[in-house]
Parts: sequence; C-alpha cells; structure tokens
Amino acid sequence: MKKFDKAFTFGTATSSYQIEGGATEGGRTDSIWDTFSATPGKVFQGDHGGIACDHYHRYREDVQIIKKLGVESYRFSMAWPRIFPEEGVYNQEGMAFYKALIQELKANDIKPVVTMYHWDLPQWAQDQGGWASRKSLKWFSEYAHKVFEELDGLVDSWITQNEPWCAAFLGYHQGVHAPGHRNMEEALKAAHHILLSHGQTVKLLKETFQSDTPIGITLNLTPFYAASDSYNDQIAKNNADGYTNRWFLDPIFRGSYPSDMINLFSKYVHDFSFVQPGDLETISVPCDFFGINYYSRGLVEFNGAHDFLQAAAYSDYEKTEMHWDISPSEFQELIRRLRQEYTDLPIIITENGAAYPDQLTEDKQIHDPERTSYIQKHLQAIAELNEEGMNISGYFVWSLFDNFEWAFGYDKRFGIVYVDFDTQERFMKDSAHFYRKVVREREV
Ligand code: IFM
Repeated sequence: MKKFDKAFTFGTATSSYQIEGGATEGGRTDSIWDTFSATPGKVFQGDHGGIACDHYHRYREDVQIIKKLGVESYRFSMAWPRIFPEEGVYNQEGMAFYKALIQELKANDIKPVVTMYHWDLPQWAQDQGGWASRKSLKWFSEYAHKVFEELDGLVDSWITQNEPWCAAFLGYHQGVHAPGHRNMEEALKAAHHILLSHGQTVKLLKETFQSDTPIGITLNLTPFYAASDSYNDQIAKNNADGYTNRWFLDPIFRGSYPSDMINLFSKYVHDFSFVQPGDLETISVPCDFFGINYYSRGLVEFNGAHDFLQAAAYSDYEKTEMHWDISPSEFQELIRRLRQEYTDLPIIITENGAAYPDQLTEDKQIHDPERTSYIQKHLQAIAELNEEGMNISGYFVWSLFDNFEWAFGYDKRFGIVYVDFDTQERFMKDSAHFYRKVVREREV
C-alpha cells in the first residue's frame, strides 16, 4: 500500500458545457459548442450540451454527491457566455449561478478550483475571429476582470486555460472540435493568443488585484514514443512531441517557441508577426502550480504523407474505450522529464480517468473494474513519484459524471458517477466507491 500525505488534495473535475445544460437560461447565449453541435455531422448522433447533466438545475444535489465521495476539492469551469452573453455586456444572473454553486460547495467543506476557460467560447467572439484574433485578449481580459472582481477570495485556486492544444489545434487546425476550422495559421494564432491570455490573466490577478490566490494553467500532455529506433521514426516522435507538448511547454517555462517546430510550421505559415515584442515574457510569467491532464502515451511512426511527418503506429497496449493506451509508467516518465527539463512548480493532476461502456444493472449498480483499475494504477504511479520527491500535490478524477464528451457526444462515459440521461438519475459506480475509500484512507 502507498500513502498520500495530509497536504495532498483529492478532487474530481467537470466542465461547464459538458454538464451544465440550461443553455438558454439565465441570460446565457450560444457558445461555439452550441453552434458546432448543431452542425450536421460534427458530433456523434447530433448530440449537444443543451441539457447535458442538467447540473444548472441540480447543482445542490450534485454537491451532495461530491460530499459523499469525501473529496476535499471540486474543479469546474465557468461558461464565458453566461458572464458576457454579448460583447461588453456583463450578465449578473450568469455570475449568480457560480456564486450559488461556490456557496453550496463551501457550505459542504469542498474547495472550489475554478477553470476560467474550458472551450465554450462565446459565439459572438468567434464571429469576430475567435482565438485567432488578437482581440480575444481584450475580451478575455474583460471577462477575467469581472470574474476576479466577483469571485476572488471565494475560490481555492484559479486555472486560466484548460488544454490549449485542444482548443487551438483540434478546433482550428484539425477541425474536429469547435469552431471546426482547418487552417494552420489560425491554429498557431489561436494557440498564441490562448497562451497570452493565460499570462495576461496571471498578471491581472497578481498585479492589479494584488491577490495571493494560487493560479496556474492546465496542459494536456502526451509522452510520445517511436515505433522503432529508425532515424525516421525518431523524427516522427520529435515532431509529435513538438506539436503536442513543446509548443506549449517551451513558451510557458522557457519564454520561447521551439525553433525546430517554427521551421516545420513555416511550411504552412510564413508570417509569425502575430508574436509581438513582450508576448513571450507575458506567457512565461511565474505561476503557483502547473496543472496536467494525463490520459495516455502516444506511439508514432514516420509518415511522409502526414502533417509533420508522423502518424499513430500500431500499439499492443491494453486500451480504454477511446482506444487510448493505458500507460501509467509512461506517465511517470513524463513527470520525471518535466522535472528535469521544465519546472519545479507543484504539479496538480487536474484530470485523469477513462471511458468504458458501462451497464446499469437491474439493482442499479455499475461494475466498472477497468476504470477502477485505471484510476488505481495512476494513483499508485503518483504515490511512487512522490516517494521520489516529484512534488505532485493533487489529483482530480475525470470525471465526476458521465457527460457530453465533445465530438463523441454521450457515447463515451468517463464518469465515476453514472448518469441516466433519460431520467437524470445519478448512480455511484464501483470506481466511485473505490475512490471514496482511497480518499478516506489516504492510501492506494
Ligand atoms: O472530456 C475531456 C475534457 O473536457 C478535457 N480533457 C479530456 C477529457 C476526456 O476526453
């Protein structure tokens, strides 16, 4: 058995568009995900987040579920279009929802960890170019200002941006997430502006608001491996790592973009003047912690026909329903590398979890041994890393509930709590009971 010390935080995580519903209530307007979901062929079976887990109406009941789990902390995100439904128009009613949620959490001794952006960009912002436009910095600053004015002091920590790689590259380069564009130049601009909005927000909190509430960013990181020792496969691995990891890690922790990737991207983008003097200093402004969402390793091989000369290779690892390799050892290698090459900041695993096709039994049980084992292995990996002094200070299971899994709609269940989307009933899965025990005993 491995122990977690008293200071280690256990939590669980969700995001606004994936669980809230209430899409047209409280003055909220459309986000890019409402638009994308309504576009035929973009999301599995035309699913959308219009109702989702109906958390907007059931948050009190949901807080009781979190309490039952016994976790100290709950990570959720705020829907920007609830707060600014139109450009420059602040909506008090939208803010009131988050105040009520935070109050309910605090009344139940659960610490709120708030993500300010988890992909639901207001449609009005996208209509003017979205994250590809430098105007996004002004819009985000106005939003962040209001959020800090109303909520700083009530929350335990702030996460500025969740997974910029997904928001920028899945959304603007690969087109599989909202807004569904396939344009490398837009993607690079979006990535840059998202990172810049992060730095700008950290400065706003620390300098303008003079606040000492901890603040950081969350990246999704994938340790890549080459299918063989061949020179070409090593190139593939390096490029996959550059595209997914280094393009974000380097500016945040080194204040520069990786030159090999600038060379590679130059094939698609000739003008990098969107990176303006001073931007990289802002992006690399010191934070208080570093959030990592970890799910899987990646195995790649050389492919001359593919962007950046790399493509997924066959892997014989055991997989989750997302076809993602279960890879806790590679997770450990990733953390060791981050410690060697990038940062000493406390690391928080802000997401980790697995999708499996769960079945609700007649007596309302969900037996999910694979998910339980996945969570157990990663918790063990963390405990071992901490024995090596890697300073991982918290772990948040993704996700509290089955929810809207983006382009996969409701087809993929990540929750440790099952949601019957016909009745909106919630049922704790075996993995939730397992996690509850780990949290109570502080050992795995
Ligand atoms: O559901 C997502 C979440 O929104 C961001 N990180 C990965 C999860 C699983 O795909």
